[in-house]
Amino acid sequence: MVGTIAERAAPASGARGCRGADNALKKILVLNGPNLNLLGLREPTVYGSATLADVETLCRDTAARLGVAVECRQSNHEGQLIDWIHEAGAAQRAGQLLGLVFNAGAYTHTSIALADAVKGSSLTMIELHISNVHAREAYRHRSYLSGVAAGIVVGFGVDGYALAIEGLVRRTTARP
Ligand code: CA2
Repeated sequence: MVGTIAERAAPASGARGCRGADNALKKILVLNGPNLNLLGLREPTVYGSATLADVETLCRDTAARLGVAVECRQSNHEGQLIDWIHEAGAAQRAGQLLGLVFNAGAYTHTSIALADAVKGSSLTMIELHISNVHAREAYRHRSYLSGVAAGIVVGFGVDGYALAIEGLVRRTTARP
């Protein structure tokens, strides 16, 4: 891991966008949890054919269109995700981060620790699922994250990442 979320918020020169008091471009963090590195490689009937790299390109393009910066990370490890959430909370409190778009994968349905991390960090978090979890197995209907989410995007395929980023920007950006 090189640098913190804030250090890597590279401002885009000249672009009209969402800037903080120090004029740096504000950032959105996109976190993907366990097994999402397999996107596009297995189970295309459930999750589609886009790879994680394709998703990250979509996120970068969406962020550029909206005048914000984005950083995408993926981990298969719950503790790593918790550490990144804590870091994101600190960056949001420092005015450098708009919030988090979070596909926690199967941890959604099991992890009180991730929910506690989001709540404890006072982080603005959009919960995202590529598939419509409510049309799938009953164990996917429960989410520990929904109760600490500012919004939820479910079942739009990987387009949901663009929708979630736009929703987060609209929710957190003051308009004249
Ligand atoms: O629909 C989603 O985005 C999910 O968060 C994906 C999780 C699943 O456990 C949740 O219930 C819903 C699974 C991520 C695993 O992704 C794979 C992608 C391709 C091949 C295998 C797994």
